[in-house]
Amino acid sequence: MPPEQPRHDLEVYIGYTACTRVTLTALETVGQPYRERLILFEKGEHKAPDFLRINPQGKVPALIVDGQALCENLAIITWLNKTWPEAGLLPPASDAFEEAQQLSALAWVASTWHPSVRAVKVPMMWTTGDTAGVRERGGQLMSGLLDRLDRELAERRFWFGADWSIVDSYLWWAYINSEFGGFDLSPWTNVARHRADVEAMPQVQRALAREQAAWDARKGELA
Ligand SMILES: N[C@@H](CCC(=O)N[C@@H](CS)C(=O)NCC(=O)O)C(=O)O
Repeated sequence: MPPEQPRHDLEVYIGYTACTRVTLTALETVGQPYRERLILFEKGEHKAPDFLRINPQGKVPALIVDGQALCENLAIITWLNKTWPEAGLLPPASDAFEEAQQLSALAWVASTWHPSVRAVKVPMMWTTGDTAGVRERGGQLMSGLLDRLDRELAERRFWFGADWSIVDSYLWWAYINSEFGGFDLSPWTNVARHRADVEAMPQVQRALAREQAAWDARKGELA
């Protein structure tokens, strides 16, 4: 008999097209039941007292595990991976150094890619003045990151090698969001191939469908 799976009550707070796509994809990969609750940024729900009690930073994702909140993609992925390691969110790490290298990749996307994407997509969040310079600088930073990613992806299909990991979905979320901000991704051909490979993963499609259904159920409230 296979060993019994750990059981937890899981509920995740998400935003439409937000970096919560990474958490949703991680949850779909793990395959445990969960509920999703869409936050409408447009209604300021992420800064409302009810949500600030869950995450005082006023940001999604927040994963509620047996009634307790866990915030930040990196922490959520780490916990999910340690709780259900056989799901393959990250490759098996043979020692503490390899594990730290995996964290390094996740931290790189969270702390370097994400702010650059923001500068391109929502530059008004980085300035009280003119947004054009912020967007331009964001574009320069994105280009540097995409150059590096494209070089790495010339050597291998996914970030860690032949197999998908959640780092690929995190990178994917970052670069497609810069495109939502009007940034042209076409010069990076290995990134284009990576994009198609990531989007073909069933857990990615399931996560997107789940996000879309949550959005469709609430978008009428904005009319
Ligand atoms: N470092 C955080 C970033 C979370 C984050 O910035 N989430 C965005 C959505 S992509 C958000 O909630 N933004 C609302 C805001 O910052 O006011 C993580 O990786 O979880």
